[in-house]
Amino acid sequence: MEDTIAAIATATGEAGLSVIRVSGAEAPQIVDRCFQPAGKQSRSPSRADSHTVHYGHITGPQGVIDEVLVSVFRAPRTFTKEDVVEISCHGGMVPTRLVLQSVLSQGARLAHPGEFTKRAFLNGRLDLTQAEAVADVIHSKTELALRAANEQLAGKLAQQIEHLRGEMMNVLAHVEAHIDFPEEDIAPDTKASLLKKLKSGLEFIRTLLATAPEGQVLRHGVRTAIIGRPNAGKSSLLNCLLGKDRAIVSATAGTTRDTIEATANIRGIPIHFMDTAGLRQAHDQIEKEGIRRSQKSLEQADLVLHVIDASQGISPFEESILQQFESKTTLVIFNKTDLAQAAPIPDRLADTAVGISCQTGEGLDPLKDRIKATVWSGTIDADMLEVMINARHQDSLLRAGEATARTIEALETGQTLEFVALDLRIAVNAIGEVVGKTTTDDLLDRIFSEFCLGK
Ligand SMILES: Nc1nc2c(ncn2[C@@H]2O[C@H](COP(=O)(O)OP(=O)(O)O)[C@@H](O)[C@H]2O)c(=O)[nH]1
Ligand SMILES: [Mg+2]
Repeated sequence: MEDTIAAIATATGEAGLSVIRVSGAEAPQIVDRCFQPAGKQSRSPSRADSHTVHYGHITGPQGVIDEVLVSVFRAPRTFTKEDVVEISCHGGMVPTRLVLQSVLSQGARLAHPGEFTKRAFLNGRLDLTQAEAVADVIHSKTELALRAANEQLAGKLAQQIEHLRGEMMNVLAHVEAHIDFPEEDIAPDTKASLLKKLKSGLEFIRTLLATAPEGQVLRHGVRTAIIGRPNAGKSSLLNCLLGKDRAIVSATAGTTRDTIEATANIRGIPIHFMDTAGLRQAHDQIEKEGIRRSQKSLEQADLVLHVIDASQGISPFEESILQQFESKTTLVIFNKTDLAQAAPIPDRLADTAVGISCQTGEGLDPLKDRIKATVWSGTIDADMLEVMINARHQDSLLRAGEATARTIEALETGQTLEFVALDLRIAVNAIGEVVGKTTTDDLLDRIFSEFCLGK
C-alpha cells in the first residue's frame, strides 16, 4: 500500500485561503487526529460521507492552530483515486505551515513535486498526456494556451494516440500470426490492407508532428528581440505592445542600457519581448555592455523586430550587426510614420516591412497580426487546438514515424516478417510512450519533477 502524502496545494505568500491536500489510504484517519469538528453537522473525516465539507479547527500541541473547512473525498472518485482530504485554512504563511506540520506529525509524508498527479497517472485516472496537461493548465500564459491545455486534459490527444496505437497493434498481430505459421503466406489483399493501415498511421503521425511548432509556441511563448539604432522607438514599441509603460522612453539616445524583458499576449500567443540597447558604436563602458547584451538577446531570439526610425533610416553599424543574424526571422518596422520627414518604406522591403507610429498607434493592429502570422503557421485552425503535441511527444512520434516508414518499406520489398514485426514493435512502443503505456521510472521522474509542489 502507498503511504499517505500531504502538501500545500496553493501558492506561498499571504492570501485569503490556503489548501493543504492529503492523499492516501490513511488520509481520513490522519486528519481525524488533528481536526476538531465544530459545526452541528461536522464530522471527523473517517466518519464523513464522500464529497462533504466540515467546519472545525486544526489543533497542534499548543492548542488551536486555525479555523478551517475540511473537504472529504473517498476513493475512487478523487483526483488520485485514493482517499483525499483537503483542508482550507487561512492563507497566511504561519497558519498554512503549521496546519501542514500538524498533518505531517500525525503520520503523513511530505509529497514530492507532482506526486499527486503522478499517483493519478499510476492509478489510471489520467494518461500521461493528461497529466502533462495539468501542468500546462497551471502554466498557461494566454487564454488560447489554456484552451489547448484543457483539450489535452479532457483526453483529446490521448484518444487519438490510443486509436493510432490500436490500429498499429492490429497490424502487428496480423504480422506476428504469420510468423507463427510460416507455411501460410500473407494473401496479397491482406498485405494491401495492412499497408493501407500502416500508411494512414504514418500520415496521422505526420499530422501530429506538424502541430509541434505551435505546441511549443503556445506552451513556451516566442522569444522576441526588439532591436535597432538608438531613439528608433524600441522602448516605445515595447510599451505600446504591452499596453503599459514598462521601459523608459526618452529623446536622449542610449537610455536603454540593459535588456528589459516582458511578456505580452499578442492575439492569444505569449510573446516574450526583450527590449535592447540601441545598436551603435558604444560611447562608454556601460553602453558597450548594453550592446553586448543586445547581441546576446539577438542570438537567443526566435523572432526579431527591427525598429527603424522612418525619418532616419538604417545606420551602417546596425546593418553590420544585423548581417550576422541574417538567418533569424525578422520583421522590419518603420516607426514614426507620423513625422513629416518620414520616408516611405523602400520597395525592396515592401513585402516584409510594416509602418507604425507609437505616437498615434497607427499600424499597431496590423503589426500584431503580422507577428501572429509569422510565428503561427496557420496550418492549425481552432479545431486543431485539441492536439498540440509537446517536445516529449514529438520525440516519441519522430521515432514512431521512422519505424513505421521502415515497416512499410520492409513489407513492400518482401522482407522476412520477423523484420517487419521488429520495426513495427518499435513504432507501437514509441506511440505508447506518448500516453504512458510504455514508460520507465526515469521518464516519469523527469516529467513529474517539473511540477510544482502540491500538484
Ligand atoms: N514622433 C514620434 N516620436 C516617437 C515615436 N516613437 C517614439 N518616439 C520618440 O522617439 C524617442 C526615442 O524613443 P525610445 O522609445 O526611447 O527609443 P529607443 O531608444 O529605440 O528605445 C522618444 O522621444 C519618443 O517619444 C513615434 O512613433 N513618433
Ligand atoms: Mg530604449
